[in-house]
Amino acid sequence: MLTLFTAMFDGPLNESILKRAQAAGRLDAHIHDIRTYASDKHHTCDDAPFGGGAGMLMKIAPLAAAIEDISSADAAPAHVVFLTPDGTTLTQAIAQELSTKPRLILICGHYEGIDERIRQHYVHQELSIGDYVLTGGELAAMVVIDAVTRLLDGVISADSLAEESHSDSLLEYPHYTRPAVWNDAAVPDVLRSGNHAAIALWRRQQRLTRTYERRPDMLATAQLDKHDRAFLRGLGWHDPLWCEQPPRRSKPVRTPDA
Ligand code: 6GU
Repeated sequence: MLTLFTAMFDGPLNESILKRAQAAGRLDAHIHDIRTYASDKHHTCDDAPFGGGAGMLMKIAPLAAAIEDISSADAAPAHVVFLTPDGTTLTQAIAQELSTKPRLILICGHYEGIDERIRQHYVHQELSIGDYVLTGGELAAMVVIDAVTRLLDGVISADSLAEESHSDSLLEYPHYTRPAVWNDAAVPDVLRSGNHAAIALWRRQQRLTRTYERRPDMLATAQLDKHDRAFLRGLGWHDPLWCEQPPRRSKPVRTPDA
């Protein structure tokens, strides 16, 4: 990570799964302070935009020096990502792709942005984490690190990754744990039935129902079999593959001209 606010990363990297992933040698995270690459005595990292306008931009020189320095510090070629609200929106598929890269450099922007030439010369991919504006790229970089790290081999069990929301374009089914009855709210009977086939069917239908109600857009890319489709049509879903057979009309009878 390249940032002007190194301390922002301390919390997220030193708790829970990200902490464990580092201890296990799966994640090797280095936080670099862009300010240390500024050459003047005030360590200036911002400047006014050419053409005028509100706000300041991050200067080229410190950022370029930082990128070049950390790129050359390692043999593995780095995939350079710039976090910016005008980037591509992060998805599970992008997280998956990033998890295959041997090395990532995440550049956290601040102020009104960075000089366009940095983007042209060094950046391979520009990512946003959603349609809202943050004060800087740090929180977005942490979101990327978190989403990518949990996909690395050995960080999380394969079982946990298999049926989770967004892994296969369906949201998760609801989960319950003890007690069986809490404040008059009971766990669905089927989950306590011991009938594994019935449980699997109930969970599948819960996933379909939730996705249809909350994220119908995701159904376009989900792997749905004919049972899934029939169930969804029962909920009112318009199945793009389902053609109502037009009522058969009898062939028009040609009457020979008189
Ligand atoms: Cl990557 N940066 C900023 N500043 N705001 C954002 C963002 C990134 N993604 C969504 N909002």
